[in-house]
Amino acid sequence: MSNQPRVLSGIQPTGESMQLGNYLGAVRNWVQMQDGFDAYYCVVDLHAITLDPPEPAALRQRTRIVAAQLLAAGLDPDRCALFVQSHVPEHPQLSWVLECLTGFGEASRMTQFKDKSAKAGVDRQGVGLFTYPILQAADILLYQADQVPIGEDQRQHLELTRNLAQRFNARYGQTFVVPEAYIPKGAAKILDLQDPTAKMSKSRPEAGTVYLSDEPAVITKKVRRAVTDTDGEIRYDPERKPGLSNLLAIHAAFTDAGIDSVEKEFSGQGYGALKNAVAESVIAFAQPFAARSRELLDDPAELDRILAKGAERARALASVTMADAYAKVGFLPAVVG
Ligand code: AQP
Repeated sequence: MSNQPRVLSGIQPTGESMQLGNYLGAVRNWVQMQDGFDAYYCVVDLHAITLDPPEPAALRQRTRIVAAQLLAAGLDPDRCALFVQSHVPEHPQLSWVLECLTGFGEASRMTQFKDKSAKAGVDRQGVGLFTYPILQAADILLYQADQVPIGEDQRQHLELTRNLAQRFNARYGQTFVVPEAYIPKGAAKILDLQDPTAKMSKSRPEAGTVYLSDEPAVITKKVRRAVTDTDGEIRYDPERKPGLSNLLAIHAAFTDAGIDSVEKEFSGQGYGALKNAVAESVIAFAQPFAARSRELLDDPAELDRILAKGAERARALASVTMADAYAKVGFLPAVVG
């Protein structure tokens, strides 16, 4: 077993492709963290039915798409465990125990629950929206992850995970590692191109979201139509100029440059020049990425084999934690034979 610190992270198979924010804010760091960490990465399909469950065939296809895109982004199944959440039944099994340790008020205070349920009305949501941060806690605790790479939006959920680990340990004895948030250097929050007050998201309108599977002409059109401001000055100022600053951040990320140097490079030029350069840098990444993803998707048997191997590694770890947790709670062990 590795003695490197362990990380766990997940991505939902919602939508037909990853968007730019998923890659720059999360997946790019996952690729780097394969070195130096014992890394577990999970396509969290159980979470993907929380809101508006998709058609079964669509969910299966999206799960393969995300897996193919993670590999195309650089995850290497020999250096990390890449698996599908529903292939490891310990996730919902542990979640049940953690649900029983979570206060109703505590779960009601999760801001993502409040935001998402406010949109459609609490009575129209499934209970899964309410309990999904607890499933997320199970995702993490099963692997005894030391660190969890997260964005600001996930901080409250990680705090819940930490509280649940501490509560379980206090009641039943030391069982779970209490994980720390890991905010990788340079992790970007990418904003919606049409509404730079919101984060870019698969579930937002198409025009503000660049999918990594978008054709080059579509990427160019979306970037050229990005909402900026009217003062005409190329300056990184996320408070006053969120749209323009977002473009500078995207360009800096894809060209591996500092934001300062991109700002200097375009200083005195028009927004059109910056937008063209941004479109080019996104396309330079997205085109080969999309081609590699398609190749991987063309061989679903090989993809499924990689995911099966990842699930085997994941279960080896998850089943040990699970057996320990169930024994501590007092569930009678099933006798085999
Ligand atoms: N705009 C973003 N900027 C930076 N990071 C982002 N992430 C998502 N959007 C941005 C990070 O991507 C990882 C995987 O996300 P997810 O698919 O599991 O869930 P999400 O955060 O809800 O992503 P989306 O695209 O907004 O999906 P939908 O629309 O289905 O909810 C996470 O680490 C996330 O922080």
